[in-house]
Amino acid sequence: MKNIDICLTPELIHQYDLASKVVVVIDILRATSSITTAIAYGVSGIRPVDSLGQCRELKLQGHIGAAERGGKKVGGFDMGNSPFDFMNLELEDTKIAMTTTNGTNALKKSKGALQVVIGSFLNYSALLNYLERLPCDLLLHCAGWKGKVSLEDTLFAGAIVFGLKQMFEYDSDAPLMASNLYKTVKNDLKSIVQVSSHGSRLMKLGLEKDIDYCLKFDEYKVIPVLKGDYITKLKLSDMLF
Ligand code: 3SL
Repeated sequence: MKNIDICLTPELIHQYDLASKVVVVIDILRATSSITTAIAYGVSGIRPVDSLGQCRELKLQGHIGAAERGGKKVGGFDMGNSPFDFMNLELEDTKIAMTTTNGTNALKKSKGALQVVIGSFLNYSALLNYLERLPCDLLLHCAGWKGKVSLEDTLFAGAIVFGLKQMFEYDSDAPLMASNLYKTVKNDLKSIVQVSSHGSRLMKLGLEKDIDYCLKFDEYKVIPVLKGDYITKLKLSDMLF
């Protein structure tokens, strides 16, 4: 039977053999929610990078520059990491260079997997539909916050385990823990997410509307996929079944 596991923080990713697995990168607040939105709005490619310097360099080479640190847009770039920044039809067919505090790090550390796809509540059902048909093992890679565990990422990983029902087995406690957490709070995700560590950080920054948006289910049907250096929209020919 196929196996599913959750890597609760990028600091633990060395524990997993990525080469045989499809990895789902999860940064609900807000990188993977923003990436899903951008791809749904027709952005042709997002290049995740580690440093502000790399992002600046790519901006000079013609990319749109999106940079966030500590929840705030970094000065000198075109946008930060609010999903609302990416709801812009003028971004259609453009390339974006993106750097964020944690999400882009989790993406980088997922390289070497059989395939890396991007998950958020915004594309939950489309993603589930794809994952349940895969013939291989899955790893849900939570971006967390600076090496520590984030509640909202764990919650979404739990929603995936819950949604996949008995199709995958697990031999670590993370899937059991996360799916039980999700089952307990699924009727009111906001109450717990807004008091989480990063949820309350965003609330203090006046970004409650970002939290509300990032907790919406099934706004889009796209599945972003990391191919080489760029995140693009998963096409039929990319599907691994
Ligand atoms: O850490 C990240 O990658 C970001 O998603 C954090 S923030 O929500 O933009 O502050």
